Amino acid sequence: MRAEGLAAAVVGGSSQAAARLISIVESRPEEAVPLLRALHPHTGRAYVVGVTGPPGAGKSTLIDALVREVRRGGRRVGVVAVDPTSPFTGGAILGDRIRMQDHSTDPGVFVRSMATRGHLGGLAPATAAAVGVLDAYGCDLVLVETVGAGQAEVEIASAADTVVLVTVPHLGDAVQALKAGVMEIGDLFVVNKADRGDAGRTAAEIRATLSLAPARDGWTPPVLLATATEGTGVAELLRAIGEHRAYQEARGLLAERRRARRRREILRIVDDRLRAQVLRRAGDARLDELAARVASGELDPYAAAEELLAQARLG
Ligand SMILES: Nc1nc2c(ncn2[C@@H]2O[C@H](COP(=O)(O)OP(=O)(O)OP(=O)(O)O)[C@@H](O)[C@H]2O)c(=O)[nH]1
Ligand SMILES: [Mg+2]
Repeated sequence: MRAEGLAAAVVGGSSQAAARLISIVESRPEEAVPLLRALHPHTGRAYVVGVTGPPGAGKSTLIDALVREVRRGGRRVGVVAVDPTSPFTGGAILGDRIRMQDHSTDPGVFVRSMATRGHLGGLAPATAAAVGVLDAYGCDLVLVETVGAGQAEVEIASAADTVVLVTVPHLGDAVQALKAGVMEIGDLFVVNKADRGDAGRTAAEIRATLSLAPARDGWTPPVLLATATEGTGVAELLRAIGEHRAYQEARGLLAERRRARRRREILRIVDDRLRAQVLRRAGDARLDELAARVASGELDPYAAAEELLAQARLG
């Protein structure tokens, strides 16, 4: 199928076309560029929610319950699960981590996982592109699951319109992480596995810690309790997401947030292209030679970069 044909099929609501386009994004990012450009006029309608938190906190279970709740209202929902498969640990099998089999026969639900391994253009841009595809495909809501560990994961989560941070009771880490600033990207907090008890105390600790930091844009992140396995607290979470959306929309904050995201995206494309141009013009061998000279102490890295830029006539 030609580029326009595939993009048109996505906009027309073909889930096969959407799946194919995301595969192209993953395996041949350059080839995906004209397709993503054709989709762009059809994006901007989906509301994007990032769901992040420590491994095993119940993110997938919670997303699964959210999907069921959203479907009750008839809205179309997409899920992009970023699998933290590491080339060092091997990671878990995708199916084990996602647990969304229930919805496989529902045409109003589109679930896709993105594995860390083997991403040519980087995981964050690939995830953003997949979200764009689901937006153009007609999803009203797109949920993005990441394990809140590395830089790429935080970047993915913060690229959402609302970020939900999921934690569990007794996790002293939750408050530690808050203090360390790792969790400052959260717009909403969920203490999941409330059936295990002590969730109230963990929630109070999170609230106390949050109260020490200045509220961003006047928004105080709510801290909710949930038992994802029983579906408890899920309707409240969906309502809180809606409230955060309304809060941002009423103050022009959503548009501002999306512009900031586009700024980062444009700069990333510029970075990629400039780097590719420098390497093409100066040559990889030249970079090797400069690296050797820096390593031996003959040259400092700034001088080396200047030589490379001058050779590519960009400096
Ligand atoms: N008791 C209890 N168990 C839960 C709850 N929510 C999830 N679980 C269980 O916790 C385990 C991990 O749940 P997942 O939904 O896979 O957690 P996750 O955060 O997506 O995990 P990763 O993607 O591997 O980081 C599973 O065995 C779930 O059944 C809950 O509310 N209560
Ligand atoms: Mg998961």
